Amino acid sequence: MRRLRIGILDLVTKSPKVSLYGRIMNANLASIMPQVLGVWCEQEGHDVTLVCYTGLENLVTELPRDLDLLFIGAFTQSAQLAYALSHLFRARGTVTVLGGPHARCYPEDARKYFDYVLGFTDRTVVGEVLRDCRPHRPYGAHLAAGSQPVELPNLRQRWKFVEATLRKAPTIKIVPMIGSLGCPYTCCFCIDSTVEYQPLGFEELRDDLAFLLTKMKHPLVGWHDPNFGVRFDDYMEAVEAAVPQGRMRHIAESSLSLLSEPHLKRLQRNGFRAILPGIESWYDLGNKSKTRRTGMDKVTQVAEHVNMILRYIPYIQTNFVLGLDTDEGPEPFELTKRFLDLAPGAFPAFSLLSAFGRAAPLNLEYQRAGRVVPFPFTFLNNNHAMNVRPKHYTWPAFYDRLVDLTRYAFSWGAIRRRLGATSGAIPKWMNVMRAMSSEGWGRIAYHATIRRLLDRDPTVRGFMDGETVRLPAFYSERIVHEMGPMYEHLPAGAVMHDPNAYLRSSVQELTVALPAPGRRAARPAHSRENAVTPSSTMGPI
Ligand code: B12
Ligand code: SF4
Repeated sequence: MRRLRIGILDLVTKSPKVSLYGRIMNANLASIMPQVLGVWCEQEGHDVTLVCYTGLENLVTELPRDLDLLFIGAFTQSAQLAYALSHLFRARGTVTVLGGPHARCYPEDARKYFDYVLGFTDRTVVGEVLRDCRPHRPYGAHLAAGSQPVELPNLRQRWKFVEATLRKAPTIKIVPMIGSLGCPYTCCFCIDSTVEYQPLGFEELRDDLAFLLTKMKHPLVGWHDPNFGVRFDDYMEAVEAAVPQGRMRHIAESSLSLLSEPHLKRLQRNGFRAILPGIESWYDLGNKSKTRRTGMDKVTQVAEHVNMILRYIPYIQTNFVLGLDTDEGPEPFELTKRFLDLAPGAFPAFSLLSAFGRAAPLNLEYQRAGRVVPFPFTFLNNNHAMNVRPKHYTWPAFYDRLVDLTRYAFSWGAIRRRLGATSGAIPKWMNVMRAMSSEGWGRIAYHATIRRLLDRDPTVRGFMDGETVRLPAFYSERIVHEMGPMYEHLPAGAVMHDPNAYLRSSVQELTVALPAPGRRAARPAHSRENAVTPSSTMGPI
């Protein structure tokens, strides 16, 4: 095989317009897989340039002009930026590959703009791309391993890429680590609800932690495990064997059901400083919170639990999904406000219900019911748009409650209460900073704008109600603004996508008529029999 000049681009943001918070934090959102790819490609004998795009780099000049192959890792919110870059580099003779959440969720669309689109990616799949390395146009080849990789390169092997990325983080530097893939829970909206839980090896983990201590004095580790601590004792034993007390700090996403008091004591001893559990809903997904209760009973129980967590872990972000089908009327929103009163130290992160293409089997049901709104990808980040029409709310009613809840959560009163209930300078600073930035006040302003447009701009209401697929000017102008100079490289047709592509490609013979624009489907479907498993061959899906 000839020696290839390979570029790897990790898009952690979608725009060159970077907030103050973004300047501090973006490099800390880097993904692990682009670094993994860097190791694998070098081991195959190729030259690699890896760039983590934090919004500040010049994408046209940072990568060598004469690349043979360009891998781009993108979330759906960065899809349009990825498409524009692919277009630009293909014109220069480069073969392009897309991987990451967007490629997993929207392969049908991504194949129009990339030569390869990768689902689950292991070394064999990467080897196939490196050997084949040729243009596949007009539709790219879709490759995916049958399951998640069983092993990944260790931190020592990834280190040069980690180090280069962390150099871009001016103050807080978070080292990305992972110890497991998949999840044993089955939250119906989640990409990992159908991916088996699989630890990556605790001995390797111990070695990684020991290695990290040779590189940084007091490292801060960000665990990318979808659900950290499922094999709790094994994890803690690995940490305790490798790390002397007080030498390392950790951040992890974990479910409340794993955060019992004895576990919290051990997490505290081992330096866990921030934890991000999903509460999701007051009516659904009780298994994650270890409760069968619903409504106010659940609020009280979860608030007590969160307050107990705060006695051991200084920072907690509680994640909620708004707009689930189980929600109806003012109650779910009012309950969240009561929760914030009862657990004032928690930083709330609200996600709008989003159907990310193939991410979850449940999305087929939304598509069959004609409930998916074709918002351009750039808005699909759980905040800038909710692309599932709510079951029990009109859009104005939903946005009224959303704006009200967001204002409540990031009011001066709530910020003060959060400060009072948080200990430690960094957690206090994070809470204030996040509330005042795009995540808090910025979001209040954004949601309030959408609410106003729902009254004043019939094109917005018509689009969200599914009466037209014509993108309102508010959204098209925002894409131009967000993409900046890269907008001119966006290929024709790449602003919009087919929101029902998953359904279309997973049904061999359509027995249910797909909804025409502006119309709902004839009947809702309940089965999952048409769910597609990842392909393991190259070629059209
Ligand atoms: C850890 C995590 C984070 C971390 C780290 C992010 C990061 N850069 O990796 C943090 C907290 C920063 C984060 C932030 C966000 N996240 Co997040 N996150 C996750 C989580 C829990 C695990 C992802 C993970 O690392 N898995 C381990 C890796 C090894 O497996 P994998 O992701 O399945 O990747 C496989 C393939 O896709 C492929 N692959 C992955 N990357 C690449 C790159 C290339 C080049 C190639 C070739 C292949 C490849 O190889 C892997 C092995 O098979 C997932 C949910 C989940 N349960 O998966 C959500 C998830 C990925 N996040 C999601 C979202 C929406 C966000 C945010 C937009 C939330 C927000 N509003 O802020 C931001 C966006 C940040 C960004 N960089 O743009 C969505 C993405 C949906 C989508 N289609 O875009 C997910 C799926 C959760 C969900 N809502 O269902 N997230
Ligand atoms: S616990 Fe978290 S990672 Fe696991 S299925 Fe539920 S939402 Fe997904």
